Amino acid sequence: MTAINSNKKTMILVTGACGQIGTELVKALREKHGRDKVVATDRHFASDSLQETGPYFKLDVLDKYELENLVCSLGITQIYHLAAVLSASGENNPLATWNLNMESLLNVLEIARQEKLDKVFWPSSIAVFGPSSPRINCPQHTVTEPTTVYGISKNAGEHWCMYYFEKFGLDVRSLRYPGLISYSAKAGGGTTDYAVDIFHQAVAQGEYVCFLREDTLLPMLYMPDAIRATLELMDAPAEQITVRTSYNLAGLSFTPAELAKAIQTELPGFKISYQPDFRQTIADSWPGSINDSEARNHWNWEPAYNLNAMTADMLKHIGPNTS
Ligand code: NAD
Ligand code: AKB
Repeated sequence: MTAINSNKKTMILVTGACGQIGTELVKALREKHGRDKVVATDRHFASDSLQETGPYFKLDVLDKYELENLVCSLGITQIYHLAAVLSASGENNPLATWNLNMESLLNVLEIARQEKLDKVFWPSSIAVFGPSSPRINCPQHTVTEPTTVYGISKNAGEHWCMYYFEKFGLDVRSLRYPGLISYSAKAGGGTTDYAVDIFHQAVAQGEYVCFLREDTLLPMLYMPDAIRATLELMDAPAEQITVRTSYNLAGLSFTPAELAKAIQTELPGFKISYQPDFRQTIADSWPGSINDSEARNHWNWEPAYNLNAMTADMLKHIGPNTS
């Protein structure tokens, strides 16, 4: 393979690029850095939109040799490592989830250290918190005793990121994303997925059976805010990034009943019913709201979307009149 970047200009590799975040993040990174500067990868072949808008490679991130080969041959300077199994799917196969989430992170950190990459981004999650964490306005520094294998892997991963920063000076940055809501790609096996599925069902069927109780308060963030937060974190001067585990990040908090009411203001006939399943226990172990004052103070984070603005925008994009 020929090197397409030999002068150490920014060259980005994204893992897990076909997922809910990757499809939007790759687009934003290509708009910012140029289409040829952002290499999208995933373990399977991509949708047309990812392959047609820039370089794409099939890559299983557990294959360290292949990852290293791509990093070296393409002159990669930054990795955004998104590939993971999420909270609900993770409980179906805990050991495989641990293996993917941890081994892939260690592969990325080790290659970034060896090849002296400029920066790494790795997402953590509100899943690092557990029943012993404060439920409301959960602070940056508090008890983290997660109950899911996904949360355990994110908790351990945060400490590995800090270890690589402190021991080796690797500039690895991270956000504890809350549940992300978007219209472009399906949500991938999480506990907060109801808040994505509900919009598609509301438009397609006019009704939705929710797998969480109506009063389950959870922290969420609209995807445009999440993408902007990611780019802003990665652009901030290194000395401003003093949380080297992962930053708390908040947008909005709502219950399924509150989201349904917001949808009903746009689609008055919409009906919701509730059949909680195993994901209720996971949701009940997470905080209902997050204190993100460190992110606000250190690199000026501020979300833009509230519940009504997000709901209107989601329905505008997936509504029956969308062309
Ligand atoms: P997703 O499930 O939608 O996408 C994950 C992608 O990883 C998929 O395209 C999958 O094919 C790929 N993948 C799985 N195994 C792989 C492997 N071995 N090699 C290469 N690719 C592989 O997930 P997402 O919602 O886009 O999440 C991305 C990251 O953000 C994850 O680390 C997740 O934990 C984190 N996160 C997501 C949310 C959210 O609400 N979406 C919230 C908090 C944190
Ligand atoms: C999930 O529900 O697993 C994700 C997350 C909050 O990490 N959306």
